[in-house]
Amino acid sequence: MKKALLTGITGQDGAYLAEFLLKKGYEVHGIKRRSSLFNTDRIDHLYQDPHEENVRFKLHYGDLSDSTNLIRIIQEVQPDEIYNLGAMSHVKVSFDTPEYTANADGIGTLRILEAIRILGLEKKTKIYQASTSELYGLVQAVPQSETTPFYPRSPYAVAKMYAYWITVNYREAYNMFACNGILFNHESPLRGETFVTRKITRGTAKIAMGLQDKLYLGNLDAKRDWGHAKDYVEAMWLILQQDNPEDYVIATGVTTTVRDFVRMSFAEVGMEIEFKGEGVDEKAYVVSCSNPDYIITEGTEVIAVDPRYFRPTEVDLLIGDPTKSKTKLGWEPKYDLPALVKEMMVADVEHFRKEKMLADAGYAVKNQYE
Ligand code: NDP
Ligand code: GDR
Repeated sequence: MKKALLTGITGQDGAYLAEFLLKKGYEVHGIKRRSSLFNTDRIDHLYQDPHEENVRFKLHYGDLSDSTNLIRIIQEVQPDEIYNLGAMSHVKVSFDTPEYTANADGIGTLRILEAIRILGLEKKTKIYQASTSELYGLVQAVPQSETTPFYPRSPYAVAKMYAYWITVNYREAYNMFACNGILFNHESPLRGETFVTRKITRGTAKIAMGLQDKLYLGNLDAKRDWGHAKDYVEAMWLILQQDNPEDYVIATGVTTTVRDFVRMSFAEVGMEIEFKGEGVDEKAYVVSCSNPDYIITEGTEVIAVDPRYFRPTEVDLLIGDPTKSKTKLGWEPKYDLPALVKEMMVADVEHFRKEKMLADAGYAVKNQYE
């Protein structure tokens, strides 16, 4: 039985990948940070009672900032594959916590690679590094492929650039099977609530349900190549099943503005909206609502811009070229953007329908932070 060790198992990708690997018959180990709450919502359905026999899902406390802990866990598990998904993954927040981001996202990757070397596991353990389309940053060329030059535009992207190159360096210097997946944005109903897609699907559902008046967003012009996390974790696995360690772009090849993502989300609850104005004064209003479940007046303002969400340096346009992953890995995404938006909206409408029932019955609804 193959053993996989995942950092970031409590995150969006960690949850989907753990499920995927368990289905493939792996023993799955995950590193979880200690937190004051359980923080295992995304993986609770995978939990197996450690007192039972033949448990294939195990969690270990740890942190990417702690080398001794990483060495100990890797020594104990002796993994065939490590997926380094752990990171401070929010681009905007990385401007607030740049040093921490460099430590976890940059040096954290070095710590994993060094642990493999210290333990003499170079021949046994394959490593997947969660690299990102944020490396392309300021547009040099489109669509972005494995050969497009990098120009990172945030402390997050700069830290991830270190992680990218240290992975390549250890592959070349020590013959390790270490690969970068350069993944473009991927979303799902499990996406963190402060990333723009999930913020929009949650906000749309709440507005439709009468639980929120309007949604404040930042740069509506930004363009992203959005795929589904379920498709992308399969690509991570495929990258480690090849004969040779290489780096791959994983993307859909289609780009969409934040503004159009908003339109698509509102359309899922039967609402047509119209954007008016420019820059910080841009707003969106309801034109019509065909769903009798939702009582919303035509002309209601539902979207406004708040400069608080602007980034000091922005990444304007991402569109990936997945030719290599399609031809070499045989990877093919099953979701397109409309299917992704639909799945996210169905999940958030369902969630907030329950919250509304609680609110209507007089129970307090939790504060929603952005
Ligand atoms: P999430 O933010 O959902 O999950 C991040 C995970 O990393 C969480 O489990 C988090 O733990 C953990 N983590 C954070 N800091 C540390 C630390 N110091 N030590 C150990 N673990 C830590 O991210 P995603 O699942 O969306 O992304 C997975 C990886 O892929 C990340 O590295 C991200 O940067 C990268 N990536 C993501 C893309 C995307 O579109 N989703 C695209 C390209 C790359 P906790 O739950 O305790 O916070
Ligand atoms: P990104 O994702 O920065 O691409 O990083 P995010 O969803 O945060 O932003 C995408 C674009 O939307 C614009 N935007 C807003 N973003 C947020 N979060 N909140 C808003 O209110 C808002 N309004 C507009 C942003 O300016 C940006 O242009 C994600 C993360 O998962 C990274 O870890 C990963 O490496 C990259 O995707 C690929």
